[in-house]
Amino acid sequence: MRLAFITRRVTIAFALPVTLGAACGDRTPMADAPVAVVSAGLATPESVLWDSVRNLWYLSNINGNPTAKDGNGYILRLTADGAMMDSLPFINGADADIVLHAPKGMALVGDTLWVADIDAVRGFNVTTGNVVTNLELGLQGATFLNDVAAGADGTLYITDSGIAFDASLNVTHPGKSRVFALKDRMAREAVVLPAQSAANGLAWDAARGAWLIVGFNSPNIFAWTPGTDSVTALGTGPGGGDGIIILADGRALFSSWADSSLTVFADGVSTKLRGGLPAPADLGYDATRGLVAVPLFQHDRVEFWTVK
Ligand SMILES: [Ca+2]
Ligand SMILES: [Ca+2]
Repeated sequence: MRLAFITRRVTIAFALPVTLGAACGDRTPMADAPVAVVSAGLATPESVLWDSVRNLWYLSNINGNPTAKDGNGYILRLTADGAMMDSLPFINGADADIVLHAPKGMALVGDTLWVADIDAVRGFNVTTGNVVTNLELGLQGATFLNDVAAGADGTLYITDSGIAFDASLNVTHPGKSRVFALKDRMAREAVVLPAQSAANGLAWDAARGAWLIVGFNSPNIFAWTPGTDSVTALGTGPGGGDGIIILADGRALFSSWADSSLTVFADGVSTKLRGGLPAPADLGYDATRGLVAVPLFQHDRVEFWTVK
């Protein structure tokens, strides 16, 4: 795999006038057009997270090579309707007091926003944007921390894809495909996935009592129950898995780079819901509105789709 990236200094000149809220038709799996699009001020967007308490979205921007410690990653806030909230990034690796290189998955626990950043997990105060803590996992061999999700007890689960990009942006696999569990600011390896599967998105499936995990380099949808030491393959999809969420009706929805799709997984079967979404990365989800945010990693764009 070879990726093309755009690196540049970031200025947010304006927010697109967008409107959300129009319901999609009855029984239609997805609407025919996104209900909102953000395409200004983004640079290699990787992940979107919905904050139901503050009624806004967070959007992580890698800004360059996904494994380069270049100090220029940033996190934006978007209003519920998908308009830019800030004239400057809410959290900006270019600021002297912030370390942020290539932010990817995010999770909220209380008033802390947790962010995966290559081989570190960083916490920021969600009101001020100030640093809470920086937890380094490099000594444990982390190479590509990717998605972050919080368990019911506040434990953070973080995938490590185990990959790296060389200067020509070719992918190598120097690390393990696995999940870390982080509690009381101590990280431990929770489970290892098949070699080179490149664990990416994870989401808690409450009905199953397990985490569902997709791999960037695997067609499998994996399940893992905390306390056990292996994963189970539940079924297959197109591969190139990145983000995964559990919809309000219990089905899993994941993004695939292999066929540029959003694909739903239920009863052991994968079904393509929508194509035409190139390089779709980590999904955000507002269950109340049935709204899915899809960052198009190589196109500096986020599209908001209604899924019912
Ligand atoms: Ca960067
Ligand atoms: Ca991801």
